[in-house]
Amino acid sequence: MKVVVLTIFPELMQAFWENGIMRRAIESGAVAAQAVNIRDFAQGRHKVTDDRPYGGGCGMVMKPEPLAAALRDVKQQTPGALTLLMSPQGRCFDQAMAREMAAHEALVIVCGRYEGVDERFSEQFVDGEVSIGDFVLTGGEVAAMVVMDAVVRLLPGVLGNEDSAEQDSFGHQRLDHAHYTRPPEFEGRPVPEVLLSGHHERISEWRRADALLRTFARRPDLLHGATLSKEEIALLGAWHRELESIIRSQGGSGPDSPPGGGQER
Ligand code: 9D3
Repeated sequence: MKVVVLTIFPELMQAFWENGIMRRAIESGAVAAQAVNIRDFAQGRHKVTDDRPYGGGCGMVMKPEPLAAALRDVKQQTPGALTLLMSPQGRCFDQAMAREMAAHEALVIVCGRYEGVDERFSEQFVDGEVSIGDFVLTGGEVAAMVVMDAVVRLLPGVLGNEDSAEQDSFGHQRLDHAHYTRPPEFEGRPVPEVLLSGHHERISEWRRADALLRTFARRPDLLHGATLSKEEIALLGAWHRELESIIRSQGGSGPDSPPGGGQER
């Protein structure tokens, strides 16, 4: 896959591309990454890429001409690329979008700065606007790295594909189980005994139960939409009965109960 990033801060991409999985993906030829400096396509001695907003207000807006010139140049060398604009107004990025993007031969990712880009540029040149969530960044570059990170790890060969089960883990909508490594006791805290037992079936069962419990505790929203396995239904049922028994054992005499227990009528 070819990925071209349009930015006024091309240096920001280098550390990301020169390290870790990204570096390996590029070295292996699975990914070709290129940063294009929008400023190189700006006019005049000062190479201005931004201007004051029509209608007034604070902040600056990215001028459409340098963006359009840069993108036309890139599209000529990368025909058929999917062109995305990183923008707080975009569709919120998720694993399904990462999978969709990973199916394209080439991506062009435009990074805005300042208050945003001239609307006519996005209307005319961009296939889709993408946000990475409801928080405020100073520009699209870090968001573009998030998207690239999620997309590149899905490409064939990049993770060696021993991780391909993990690739469904968000289609499968469970959080991961807890992980432990040596030492067997750390600052008085032991590793759950079953993980040291060497009993692979019991270990798998423990992990499936732990994943379900953590998902229920931290992200119950994921379970509302999910198809539960028979094993998960049994586990939730057992926890449900146990919680009911704990509540019943209070007999309406907890600290929040009304005087007399509130059971009288
Ligand atoms: C007046 C409101 N503006 C500043 C608070 C809006 C605004 C403009 C430009 C807010 C952020 C930005 C820069 N952000 C991005 O370019 C961006 C972004 C983000 O801020 N959050 C989540 N995803 C993304 S993708 C691009």
